[in-house]
Amino acid sequence: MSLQDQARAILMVNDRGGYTLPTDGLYPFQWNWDASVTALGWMTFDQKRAWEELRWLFKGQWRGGPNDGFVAQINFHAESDTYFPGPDEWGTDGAIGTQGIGTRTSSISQPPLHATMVRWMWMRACKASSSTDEQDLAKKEVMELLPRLVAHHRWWYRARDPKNTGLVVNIHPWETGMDNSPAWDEPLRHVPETTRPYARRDLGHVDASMRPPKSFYDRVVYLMDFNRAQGFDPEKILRTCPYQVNDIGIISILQRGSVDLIALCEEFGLVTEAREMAQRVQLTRASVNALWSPVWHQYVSRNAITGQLLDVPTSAGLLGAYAGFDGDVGSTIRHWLAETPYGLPSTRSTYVGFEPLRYWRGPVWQHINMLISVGLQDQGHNIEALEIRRRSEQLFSVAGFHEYYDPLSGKGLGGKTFSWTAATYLHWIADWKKK
Ligand code: 9WN
Repeated sequence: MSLQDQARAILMVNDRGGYTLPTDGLYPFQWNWDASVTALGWMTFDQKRAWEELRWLFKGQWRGGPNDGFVAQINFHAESDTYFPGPDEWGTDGAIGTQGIGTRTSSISQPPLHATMVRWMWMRACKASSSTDEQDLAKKEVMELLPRLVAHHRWWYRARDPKNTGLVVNIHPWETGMDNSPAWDEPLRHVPETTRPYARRDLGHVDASMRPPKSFYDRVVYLMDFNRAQGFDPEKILRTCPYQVNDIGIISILQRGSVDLIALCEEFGLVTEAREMAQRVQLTRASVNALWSPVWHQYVSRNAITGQLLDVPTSAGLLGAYAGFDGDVGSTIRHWLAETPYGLPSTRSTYVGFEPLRYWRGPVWQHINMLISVGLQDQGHNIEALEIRRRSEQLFSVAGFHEYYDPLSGKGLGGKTFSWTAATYLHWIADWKKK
C-alpha cells in the first residue's frame, strides 16, 4: 500500500462519523488542534468529511457568559474509559456557556489553529480541481464558521489578555498542546501537587519513558481542579491561578490565525470584524519583541506572574516566521538542522533538558515542522523550508505515522496510526509530490 493510502486508511480507521480520534485507545475523544490539522488531511480526498470535522469541533463552543466563544481542548462526543481525565473530571456540566451546546467538554483550550486551517481548506476548495459542488459547500461552510472563529479569537483576547498587553496568557500546560515542554518546568514548580487520588490511563497504552512523570500529572490535575473551583471565571482565574504563562506557541498560532481570519473576513464581507482583528495583530506584533531570547536567537515563553523569560529553546519559538513576527529565526533553524538528523526536535538538542524520547521534551512532531516550514517559505527561507519537508518525508517513509519521533534515531514513538501525523503527510507531502 502506498504511503498516501496508508495515511488515508488511518483517518478512516480513526473516524467516528463526523469527528476523528487522534488515535484509538490513548485518545478516545475529539481534540481541538488535532481536529483542525486532521481536517486538512480529509480535505485532500473527501472535502465533505473535512468540513464535518470542524462542524463537530464547534458543536462544543461555549455560548454566552464570560467564556462566550471558548473552544475546549477536548470534546467528549461519546463515552470512553480509556483516558484520564475523562468528562466527569472537569466539572463543566451546567457551567455558564455550556447550556444547549452539542457535547460535554473539558475546561481549558488549545492553540487556535482553526482560522489558518480553514483558510487553507478554503484555498484548496477554490482550486480548479475542486468540483462546483465542493466549491459551493466550502462557501457555505466558511460563512457558517466565520462568526464562530471570530468569537473564538475574541475569547482569547478578552479572557486571556484583558489588559490588552498583546500577549495572551495560558493557565494550564495542556492548553499549550506541548504539555511537558521543559519551558513549563519553572512555572510548574509554583503549582502544588494534588493530594487527591486519580488513576492515569496513558501508561496502559504507551511506555512510561515516553510520557510525562507523576509529578507533572499531580500538578496538572491540581490546575484542572483549581479552574473548576473558580467556576471557570476568567477574571478570578487570572487573579489567583498559580500558573500563568505567555506561551510563544499559542501567541504565534493565534497571531497567524488572526491574520488568516482577517483575510477571510475581508473576502466574505465582515469588515468590522476584520478591522477589530487587525488592531489585535498590530498590538501583538509590537509586544512580542519582549519574548526574544538573545541567548538562543529565537522567541521563547515568559512566566506571566513573575515577568521572567522562560529561556528554553523549543520549536514553538521557531514559529516566528509563520506568525509574521519581525525576529529572524532562519539562521537559528539552520543550526538546529545541523544538530539533529531527522527534522526539528521539540526542544533543541543542545539544551540541558533535552530528552529525545519523552513527548514534548525532544521528539519531532510533524505538524509543528509543517507550520515552521510553511512559515519559512512565506518569508523566503526556501532552503530551510524544503530541507525540513525533505526530512519529514524521510521520517514518514521510514517510520510511518506515529504520534512523535526520536530526532536522533528516527524511530516512531508514542501512539501509533496517528491522525494528525497522517493528515500532515497528506496535505504537506503527498500532495506536493503529485505536482
Ligand atoms: C492532553 C491529542 C493530544 C494533543 C496534545 C498532546 C496530547 C493530551 C495528553 O495529546 O495531549 O491534551 O493526554 O497527553 O500533547 O498536543 O492535542 O493528540
